[in-house]
Amino acid sequence: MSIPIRTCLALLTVSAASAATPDLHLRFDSPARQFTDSLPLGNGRLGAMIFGGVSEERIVLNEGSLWSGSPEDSDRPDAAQYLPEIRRLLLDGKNVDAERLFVAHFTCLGRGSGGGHGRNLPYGSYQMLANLRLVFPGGDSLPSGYRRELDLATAVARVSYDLAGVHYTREAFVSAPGQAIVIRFTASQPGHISFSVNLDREERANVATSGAGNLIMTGQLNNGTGGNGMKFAVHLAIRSVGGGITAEGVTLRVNRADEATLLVTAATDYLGFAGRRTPDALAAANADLARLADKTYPQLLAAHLADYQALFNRVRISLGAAQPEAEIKFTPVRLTSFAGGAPDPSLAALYFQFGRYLLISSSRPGGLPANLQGIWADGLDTPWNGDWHLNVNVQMNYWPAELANLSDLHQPLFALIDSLQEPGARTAKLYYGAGGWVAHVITNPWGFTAPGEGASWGATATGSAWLCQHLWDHYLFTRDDAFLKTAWPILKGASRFYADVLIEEPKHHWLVTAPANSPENSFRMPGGTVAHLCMGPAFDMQLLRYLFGATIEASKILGVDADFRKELEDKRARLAPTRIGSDGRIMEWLEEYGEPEPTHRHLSHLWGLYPGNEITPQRTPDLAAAARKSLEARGDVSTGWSLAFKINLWARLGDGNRAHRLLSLLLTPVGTAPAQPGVRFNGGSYENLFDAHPPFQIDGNFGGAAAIGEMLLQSHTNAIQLLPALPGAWPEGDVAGLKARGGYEIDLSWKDGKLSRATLHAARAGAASVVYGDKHRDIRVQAGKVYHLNGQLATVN
Ligand code: FUC
Repeated sequence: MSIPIRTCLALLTVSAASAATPDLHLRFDSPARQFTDSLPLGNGRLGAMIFGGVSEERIVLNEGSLWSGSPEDSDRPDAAQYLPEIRRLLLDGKNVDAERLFVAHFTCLGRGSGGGHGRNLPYGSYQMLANLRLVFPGGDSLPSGYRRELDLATAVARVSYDLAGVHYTREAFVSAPGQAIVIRFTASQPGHISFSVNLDREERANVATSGAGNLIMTGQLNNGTGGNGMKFAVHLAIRSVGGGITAEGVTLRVNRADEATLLVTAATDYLGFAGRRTPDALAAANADLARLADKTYPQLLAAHLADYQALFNRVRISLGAAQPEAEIKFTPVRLTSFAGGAPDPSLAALYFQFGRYLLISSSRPGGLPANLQGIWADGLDTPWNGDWHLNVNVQMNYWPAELANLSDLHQPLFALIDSLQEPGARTAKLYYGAGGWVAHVITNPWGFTAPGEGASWGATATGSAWLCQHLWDHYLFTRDDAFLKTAWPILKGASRFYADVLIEEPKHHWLVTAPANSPENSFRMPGGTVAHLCMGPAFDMQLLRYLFGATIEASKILGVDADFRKELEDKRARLAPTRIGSDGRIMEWLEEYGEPEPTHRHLSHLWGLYPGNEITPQRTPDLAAAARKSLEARGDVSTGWSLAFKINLWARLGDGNRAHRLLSLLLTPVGTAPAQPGVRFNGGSYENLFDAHPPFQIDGNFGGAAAIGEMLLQSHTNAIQLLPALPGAWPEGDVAGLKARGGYEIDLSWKDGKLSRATLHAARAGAASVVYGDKHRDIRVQAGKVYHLNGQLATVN
C-alpha cells in the first residue's frame, strides 16, 4: 500500500512529539473484555471507547449532553413552613425527629434522582449514544503480534496485528476542531480492508442508510413525564480507497478496499446552559460532517494534533529515568506489579498525564462539565445517573484544572455554576425563605437545585459553597480581574444565601447551618440511635469560612458592596470553629457523637486541609496533627475517589511517603486489595487506568492527578512550596509547566530527593514567596520574566 506523502509527514510529527517525552502509552496485548479495559477518546463533547476486537469490534459512542429527563419543578412550595420546627428539634437535640420531619416536608418534590436510577424520571440520566459495530472477515483465525495502545502524546488510539501474512492497523482519534470521531483502517497489502459496519442502541433509536456509504441514527429519549425528551442524531460516513461499499439493510459493507476511514458526527438538541444551541440535532450532525467534506485524513489528524498538543504539551513530567521502550510492560501488568510493591515511578507520571488527558478529552469550553464518568458511559442506566454530585465528586473532577495548567478547561464548570443561580434562587426562597441561591447535593442539565430525596445525604446545602471555591481559585491562579467581575454576582448570591440561613446554636453562640449533614455520614446520638441530620458540621463551617473570605476579598478587589462585606466579616467571625475532640481528632460534628462507620469514605471535616487552606502544618500545627489522627482513624482502604482525596490530604500534611502508599492503593487492580473489616468499598483502578469506586467513576482519576501535582508543588498558603511532599520512591525527576497561585508557571528538577533547580515564569509583577524545606526566599518579580533558582533558592542563570 502506498501511503500518501502527507500521511508520512503527519506520522513523523507524531513520533517526534513522543520521543521528547517519557513513555506516554497505555499498552495492551489483547482486546478489551469490558468497557473499563477499553481506550477512552474524546473532544469534550464526543467520546469513543475503543475495545480493539479482531473479528468483531464494538466502539461505544458518547455525546456529552445526551440526557433523558426534562426541566422539573422539584421545589416543595410549602417547605419553608417546616424549617422553624426542623431547626427547633435540632436545637433541642432531637435529631431523629428533625430527620423525620425533613423526610416528610423538606426533601425535593417528586422522586429526585430516583436513588440513582432516574433514567425514566424527570431527573433523567446521562447515557450512551450508540454502539458502532464492526465485523471483519476471517473471524476465527488468531492474529499474531496484537497490540492495542493509547498514546497520550497524540490522543490517538491504535490497534494493530498480523493475520494471514497481512499487517492491519486501526487508528482512531476524536477531533475537537473537526467535531468528529475519526477511525482509519489500513493494511500492509492493497485490497485487504473488508468489514461490515452498523450502529445500534438498546432503545429509542432508528437507523437508516443515506446515499452511498452513510448511516444515520436518530432518536429521542424519555422526558420522564411520559413524553419525548431530548433528540439526538449520529451521522457515520465511510470513505474508502479502492474496493467498494455495499449496503444490506442498515449494514454497510466495505469490500477489498486499500484503506478506509470512518467519520462519525453526532449532536443533540439540548438547548440548556452550555450545550449545543441547535433546535435540530440531525441538521447539526450533518453540518459537522459537511464541514469535513474536503479534508483528507492527514489534514484531520494534523488539526487534531495541533489542537490537542497545544493543551497537553503545557506540562512535561518525568518521575525517574525513562525506561527503554522494549522494557515497558503492558499496563495491566504494571498495575499489578506496582500494587505489589515494585517501584514504577513512571507509572505515576503516566497517571498524572492520563488525568490531564481525560480532562482535555471530557471538558472543553462551551460544553458541559465532566460528569461522574467524564463523558464515557456504556449502557443507559449510568451509575448515579452519571450526574454532577456536588458534595465532592464534580469538584474533584476539576482539582487538577489549575495546577496542571488546563485553566481554560475549567470553564464548563463555571457555566454550570452560572446556570444554577436562577433555579437555586427559587430553592433558596421556597425552602429557607432566604435570598441568594443554593444548590444541594446533586444536579443535572435541567437545573436541579432542591435537596436530595433522602435526609441521610440530601440535606447538605453547601454544594453551592464548594462550587464557588472553583471560581475564587481560578481567580487566585490567573489573577484575571475581568473573570472576577463576572464571578462576583455568583459569589455574592451564594454568600447572601448562607448569611441569611445561619442560626445561633445555644451552647457557644456560634453561627451554624441547620439542617445539615456531614456528607453522607451518620452518627450515634447519646441514646444510641443513628442519625444523619445535624447542625453546623465542620464541613459546612470550613466551606463558609472559605466562601465568606473569598467574597470579602473579591469585594475589596472590585471595590464593591462594602455593607455586605461588613455583614460577612461579622458573620464569618462567629462561625463555629474547627475543633479538636477529646481523642485528638478533628471534630466532624458540633458534638462528639459516636460513629457507626468510623472508616467512612467522605473526608468532609478535613476540607479545610484540602482543598481548603485553613489547616496547614505551618500555621495551625495542632489542627494539622489532629487532621493526621483523623486520617489514621479513617484508614487507608476506601473507594477510588476517597483514596484520591486522602492522597491530597497526606500531600498537604507534607507526608510524601504516606501519599505514595495510598497512590499505590489507587493504582491497584480493582478488587485485588485485601478487604478491611468495616470498609464497605474497596476501590482501585481498572485495566485502562479508569478509577474504580467501584464502579467506574472518573473523579478518582482527576483527584489522583491533582494529588501527584500537590506532592510536587503547593501554593494554597501565600507561599509557593517546592517539592512539599516528595516521596522516597521518586528520588529524581523533572516537571515543567505546573501552575501556582499568583499566575506563576513552575519548572522543577531534583536529584537524590533534593531540589536541584526551580524556574519561575512570572505572568505578572509582584512578590513571590518561595519555600523549599526550611529555606525561604522572597523575590520581587516582573511580568513576563523568568527566574532560575538552585536547591538553596539562590538565583542562578
Ligand atoms: C457520593 C459518594 C458516593 C458516590 C456518589 C456518586 O455521594 O458518597 O460514594 O461517589 O457520590
